Amino acid sequence: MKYAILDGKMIERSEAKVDVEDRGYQFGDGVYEVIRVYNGKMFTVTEHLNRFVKSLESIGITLTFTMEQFTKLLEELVEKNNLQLGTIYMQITRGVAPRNHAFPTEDVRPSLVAYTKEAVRPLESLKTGVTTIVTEDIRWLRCDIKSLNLLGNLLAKQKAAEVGSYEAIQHRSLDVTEGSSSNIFIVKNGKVITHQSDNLILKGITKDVILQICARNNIVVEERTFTLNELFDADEVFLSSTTSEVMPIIEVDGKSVGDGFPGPITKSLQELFEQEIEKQCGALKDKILN
Ligand code: DCS
Repeated sequence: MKYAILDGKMIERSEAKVDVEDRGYQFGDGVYEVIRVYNGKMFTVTEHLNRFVKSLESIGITLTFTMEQFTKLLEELVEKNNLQLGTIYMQITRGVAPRNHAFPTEDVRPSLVAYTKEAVRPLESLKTGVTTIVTEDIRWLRCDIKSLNLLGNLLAKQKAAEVGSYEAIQHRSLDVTEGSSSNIFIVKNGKVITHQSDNLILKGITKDVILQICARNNIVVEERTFTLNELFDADEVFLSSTTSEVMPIIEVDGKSVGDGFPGPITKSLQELFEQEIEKQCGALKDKILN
């Protein structure tokens, strides 16, 4: 894509460079967001930007622009890059300063970067479902912050990638937390169960949309910790994220989930989720159930 936003200005993507002493580069001292774009329109943009502000506040970075200004800038970026279907990646770091663990005492300006990427919907996987593995959650205790420090997540995802799996489902002791880049849901006896939004998981925007859909459609939800045994014993399992939407999981650690095909509640949530996309961003050309 041709253009990027660097510190509030629209510049050519190839010109967007960061300093070697940017604290994001050296320490991962910053936070990020990924927003989905369908039909040239941002999906759940307010929710993502609210979470961005929350992440920033939780690590003590203050914004120098308003959310309205930022939203407008992102809209301009999507338009300038003529992005129809894809994602916007954005991050803010504490800024450039001589390397020192403690925050800089002088006035340092936070560095903002945003750019776009074309990305189709993973329709084949959404239809057939994907395989997963389980792995120990080795991350820190503030997984609610969308931090640039993703080493724990990366190591988990790499384990999945090495065995040809789509996602690694993480657990602390016997309790399932979340995927390396997604939230995890199980379905048992018609009930949807997912980890409560506390410090051990990222409060997914997609997760929130799914919970609202469940509430509107009388699908019973339990937001609570569930165990590995419950995961292996589930009727249906699915994951959610900005890029993966409502993704059926048909295998965990080589064992089939249910009968090994996407289950009925997962499929109806996929359909309701597509309706939500269409409500916000207009008609989708290709759909999961076509
Ligand atoms: N949990 C983790 C650890 C994540 O990284 C993500 C999304 C989610 C849950 C799901 O959150 P959303 O529903 O808000 O996307 N990770 C983003 C990422 O790193 N790339 O794409 C999505």
